[in-house]
Amino acid sequence: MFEKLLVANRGEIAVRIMQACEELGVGTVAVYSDADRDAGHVRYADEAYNVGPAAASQSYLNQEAILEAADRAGADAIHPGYGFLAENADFARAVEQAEGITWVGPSSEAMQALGEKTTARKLMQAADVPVVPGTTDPVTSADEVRELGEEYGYPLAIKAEGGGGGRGMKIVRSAEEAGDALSSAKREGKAYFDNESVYVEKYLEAPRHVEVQILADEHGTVLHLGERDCSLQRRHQKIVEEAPSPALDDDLREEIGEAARRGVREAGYTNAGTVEFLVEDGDFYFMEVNTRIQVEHPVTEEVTGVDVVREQLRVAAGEELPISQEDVEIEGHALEFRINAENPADGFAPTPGPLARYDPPGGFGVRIDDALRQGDEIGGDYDSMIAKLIVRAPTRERCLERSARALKAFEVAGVETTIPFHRLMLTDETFRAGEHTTKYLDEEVDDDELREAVERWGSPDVETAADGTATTNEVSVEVDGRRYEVVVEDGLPRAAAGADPANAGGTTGGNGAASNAGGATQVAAGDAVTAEMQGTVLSVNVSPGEDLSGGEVVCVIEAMKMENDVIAPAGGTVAEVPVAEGDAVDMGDPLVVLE
Ligand code: MV4
Repeated sequence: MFEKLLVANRGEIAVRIMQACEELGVGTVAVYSDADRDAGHVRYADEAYNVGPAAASQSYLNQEAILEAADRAGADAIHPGYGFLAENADFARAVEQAEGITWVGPSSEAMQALGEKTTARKLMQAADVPVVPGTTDPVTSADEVRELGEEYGYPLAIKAEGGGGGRGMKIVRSAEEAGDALSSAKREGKAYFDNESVYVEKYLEAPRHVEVQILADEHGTVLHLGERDCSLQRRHQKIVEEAPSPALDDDLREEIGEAARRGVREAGYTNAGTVEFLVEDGDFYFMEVNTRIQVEHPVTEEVTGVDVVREQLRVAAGEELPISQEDVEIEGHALEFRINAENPADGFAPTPGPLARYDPPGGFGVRIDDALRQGDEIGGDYDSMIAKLIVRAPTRERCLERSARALKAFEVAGVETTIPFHRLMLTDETFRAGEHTTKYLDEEVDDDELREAVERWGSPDVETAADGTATTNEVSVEVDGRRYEVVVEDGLPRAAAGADPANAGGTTGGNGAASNAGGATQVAAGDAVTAEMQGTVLSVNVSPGEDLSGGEVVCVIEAMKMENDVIAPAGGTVAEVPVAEGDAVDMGDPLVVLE
C-alpha cells in the first residue's frame, strides 16, 4: 500500500478519499488554493500545500503545481477525485511518468480511448454492448445527417466526439435543421474540447439515466456493483441519485451489469469507473464511460457494503479485489440528495455566503459526506455543493420516509439551499412512484411549485454574529410548562434569541443573565440590584428580612411598554427595598439591596 497520498481535489470528495486513506494507514496530503486556506479538506489532511490563486485554472487545474507539491511532500500516489483533472488523460500520463508516483485511476491509455466517444462506441460494439443506433465514424456533411434521418427517422442527436455531460450535443428534428445543427455541434466541439469531430445517434425523447459502477483490478477481475439511477437532473446537473434503479427489473439489471463488465474488460480498464446507459421502453443503450470516482458513488456503497474509494486505492497499489461477482449483493435502497447552496426559486442560481447555521441530521440509515462546518463561507470560485445527504433503508418506500425525516432536520441558514426542492420531490407523485425520466424536472416541475417550496422550507432569515454564527428572531417560550416556538417580529428585541441580552430590566452590572417573557432582564452579583433603564415600578415582590436563594423575581419594572422581571442574582437576605409600587426609577437607581 502507499505511504502518502496527495488528493488533487477539494471539498467533500477530498475528505472522503482521506478518510479511506486513514483507514488504510496511508498519510494524506492536501493541495489548496488561496481561497481554501482554511477549507475542510485542508484541516483534515496531515499536510497541505498551496498550489495557486483561487481560480481553478491556476490552482486545482495547475498540473505542474500539483506535481511539485507531490514531490515536496514525498507523496507516492495521487488521487484526482472527480471534476478538475480527474478525466484529463494528459495529467494521468504525467503522473504515470513521474518517478515514484502512482495514478489512482485507470491507465491514461484507457482514459484517452474512452474519452473519445466514437472509439468508446466501437469498443462497446466489439464487446456486444448495445449502443444507440447511429454512426461510429465522424460525420462531416449535412447530406450525411439527412441520409441518417431517412434511415433512423427523426429526431437525431449530433454529438461532439470529445463531448459529455450534455455539452456539444444538438438535436435535429427535421431534414431542414440538419445543416445548422451540424455546424453548431462542430463549433461547440471545437470550443469546449478542441475537437470538431461529431457523430450522429438516434435521439431518444425521454430516457432514464442509468449507470453501472465498475471495479476492476490488475489481475483480471472485473466487477459490477449494480446500477444507479440519476434521472432526476436539471440541465444535465444531477441532483438526486439512487440505487437500485426503480426502472429496472431483475433481468434487465443482470443484463445491463454484465454488459458494463464486458465493455470495460474490452477496454482493458482498471480501477473504478462508471458505464452510463440510456434506458427506454425496457431497452438499454451505452452512452459513455466516466473514468473516475463519481459524486454519487455512496448510494452504491450503501446498498453493496463495498467501500469503492478503498478499493480504488487497493487496486492502484496492485492488490486484488477481495470479492468476486457472486459475492456482490444489492441490499435495500439508497438515495443521495445533493445539498447545494442554490436557490430553487431562482433557477437554482448559486447563493454564495457564510454558513450561518449548519446542523446536518444523523441517526439510523443517514450518512453525510461533507467538508464544511458552521461559519465557513461558500465561495463563488467552485461548485456550490455544501454536502451530500445519503439515506439508506430496506425498501425504496421506507427510504423516502427516512429521507423526509432527515431533510426536515437538516438545518442550514445564511444561504438558500436545495433542501426545499428535495422536500418537494418527496411529495411528488411521479418521483415517489419512480416514474420520472431525464425530462421530468426541466419540463414538468413548474416554477410556482419551487417558489412555494422555498417559501415553506427555505432557510430562515438570520443575522450573522461576529463569530459567524446565526441569530434569528425565533425564540422558545414555556407557557404552563409546555414549550412553544414563537417568531418575534422585527422591532421587538432579537436579543432573546441569544445574541446580546437587551438590558431593559435591572442590573448591578454583574455577571449572569436570565430572560423572561418580556424578553429582557439582567441580574447582578453585587449587593444592590439597580435599574437598567428609566421606567416605572409595577410591583415589588420582596420585603426586608426575606431570605432569597437567587433567581426569584424581586420586582417588575415597566420600561418601553414592556414588563421586565428583575431577578435576584444570588442568594441573600433582603436588607432594604428603596422603591415602592408606582415609583418612577432612573437608570442606576437601587431597587433591592441584599446582604
Ligand atoms: C442522448 C439523449 C437521447 N438520445 N443521446 C445528455 C448528456 C450527454 N452525456 C448525453 N445526453 C443525452 N444523450 C441520445 N441518443 C438524451 C440525453 C440527455 C440526458 C441524458 C442523461 C441524463 C439527462 C439527460 C438530459 C437531457 C438529455
